[in-house]
Amino acid sequence: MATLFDPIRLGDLELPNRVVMAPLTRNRALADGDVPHALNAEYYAQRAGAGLLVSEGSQISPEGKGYAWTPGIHSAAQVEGWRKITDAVHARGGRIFIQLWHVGRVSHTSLQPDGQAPVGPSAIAAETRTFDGKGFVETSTPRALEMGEIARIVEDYRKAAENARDAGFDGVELHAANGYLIDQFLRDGSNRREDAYGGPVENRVRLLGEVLAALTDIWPASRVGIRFSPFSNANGVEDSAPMATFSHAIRKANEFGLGYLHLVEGQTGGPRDLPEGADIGALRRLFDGIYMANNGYDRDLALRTVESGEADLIAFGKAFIANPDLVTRLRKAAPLNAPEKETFYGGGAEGYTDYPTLEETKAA
Ligand code: 8OZ
Repeated sequence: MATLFDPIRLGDLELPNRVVMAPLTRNRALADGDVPHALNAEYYAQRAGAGLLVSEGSQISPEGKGYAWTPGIHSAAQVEGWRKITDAVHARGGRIFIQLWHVGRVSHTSLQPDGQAPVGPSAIAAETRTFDGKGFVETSTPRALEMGEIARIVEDYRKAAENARDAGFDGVELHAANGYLIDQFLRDGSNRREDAYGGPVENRVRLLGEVLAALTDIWPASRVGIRFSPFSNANGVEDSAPMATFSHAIRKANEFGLGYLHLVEGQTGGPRDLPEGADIGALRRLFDGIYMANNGYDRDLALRTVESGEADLIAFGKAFIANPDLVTRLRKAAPLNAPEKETFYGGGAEGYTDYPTLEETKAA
């Protein structure tokens, strides 16, 4: 029987424990060029005790951006910036994957190159808001991608995967959750295409398959993970048959032998409740690799879930924001610092690198 604190192998990578830092958008890249910098390196390095760190979503192209001050992984300056982070994490004995992100329609013209409309599978607005650097704004109605443009998007993912390698990451996680581009293609509510990328689920998973082929061209498949949120309506996505859609998507992932499947269980960042007919266990069992569970886990649920074999890894979000030494605290059943919502997105060190460790609290 494995416990939360036992090591596990992800391909040829040894993770010393099963506590993962979930991908967390913090909007603290440099305003000029969406470049990660020293403060971000300090933040990730403080959390290097995780079995694995998954970076915040990082746009693969200027078009893939949907919020102010999120980092990119498409320019030379961004690669150099990320190198500071991977070096700092490795120096503290950690491992870090980058989450590759294209927001699709969840963007605003003011965040897009030349003020263009964002792109999506179909010209249907997301009915959600984004942050443009000044406040929250309704997302702009997207333009439907032309068939001939899809190869360019796949190429952007490939280049981002190469950049991730050059930046010193240990692997990549494909962000296919929370109503962003890949998720928009998967679901029949946002994908109304009538070409080879829309209609039946076999077509709706096509982009996913092409992107995974590109990522596994660059990385050993065990160093590629994927995140879905099958029963979440984050950013206004809907699907008429999520069990069928995500069963297909997971079978598609199996074709590439990916390292891990990461599921947001329930509503992203919200309740763990599932709709009628939803079965996380059934989806998990379809997958051939390691299973990373996420959403609303506390210590007890995490311990039980790993000990029962229902999950191999547990990804913690808010708890990792507030507790740089989360693994130590979980091990000791020590109290946790409470996360401060006001400083989740944007700003500087406050609410970012200034949460104390247990030792710092004792010393104070
Ligand atoms: C919170 C705020 C902005 C973006 C996600 C990348 O939900 C995000 C995100 C979360 O996956």
